Amino acid sequence: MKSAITVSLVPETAGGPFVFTSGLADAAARAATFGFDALEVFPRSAAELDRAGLARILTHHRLQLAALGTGAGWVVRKLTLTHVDPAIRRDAREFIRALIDAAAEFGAPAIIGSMQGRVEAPVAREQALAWFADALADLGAHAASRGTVLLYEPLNRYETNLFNRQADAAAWLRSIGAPAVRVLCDLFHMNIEEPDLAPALREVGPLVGHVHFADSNRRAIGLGHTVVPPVIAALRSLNYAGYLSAEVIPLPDADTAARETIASFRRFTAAP
Ligand code: LER
Ligand code: MN
Repeated sequence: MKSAITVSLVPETAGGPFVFTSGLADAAARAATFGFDALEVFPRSAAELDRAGLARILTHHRLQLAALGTGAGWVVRKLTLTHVDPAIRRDAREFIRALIDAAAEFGAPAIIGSMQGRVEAPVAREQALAWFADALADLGAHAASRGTVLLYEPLNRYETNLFNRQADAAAWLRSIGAPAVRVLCDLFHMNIEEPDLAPALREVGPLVGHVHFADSNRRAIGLGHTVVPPVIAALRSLNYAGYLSAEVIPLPDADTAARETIASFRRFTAAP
């Protein structure tokens, strides 16, 4: 398993679960100093992401890109894939498609988190899920055509009412025919929704594509009460070799959250 840490390039996410908010160059320098393998980047849009600059910075610090978040499409522009307005659904899809292209240049996936939206009247649940399935099949095929996968992240009940449990999301994904879509398992959302983290991960099985490595209180792993060894054991049993990415609140400060995360990562993933 590999370590990653988040950086947001979107000032509107202040107070959110992003460790670094001080720009790409500063985040990469700190991530490399602490010993992370990769950055997970939350850009404003594909057009506003300086890809040449990102490539230069990552190469300089010998870091990988773990993933690109697409949530700015929601935070900044209020786009979702399940909105009643077809023009908004279309713009949401194109916003994500462009970020898939950007991520693929780095061999990384894009993440669909808050851009999934939620079921809201007058849209029926079946209709919202049909739109979402169509978008995931289309965007997943697009990701595959670029040599990467697409990550779908089930969120807790306060952020969506589509799917909150990992097994429900995975079963639905298996049923819709979107072979290039993987599940992003965020341990913070799971702490709210799952009876037990390790069995939930096992139910997702080979569809686990990325992990948000956050403690029960969304602080760095080690600063909450999540029991981590069974989580790592479950991921090992799946031969999971992807990222444990710290999407956590920068408390008490960003450097402490980073230091705590990498210490926990090393402790918990050390050979058993
Ligand atoms: C995104 O990764 C996520 O977990 C959501 O809660 C949006 O912050
Ligand atoms: Mn997350």
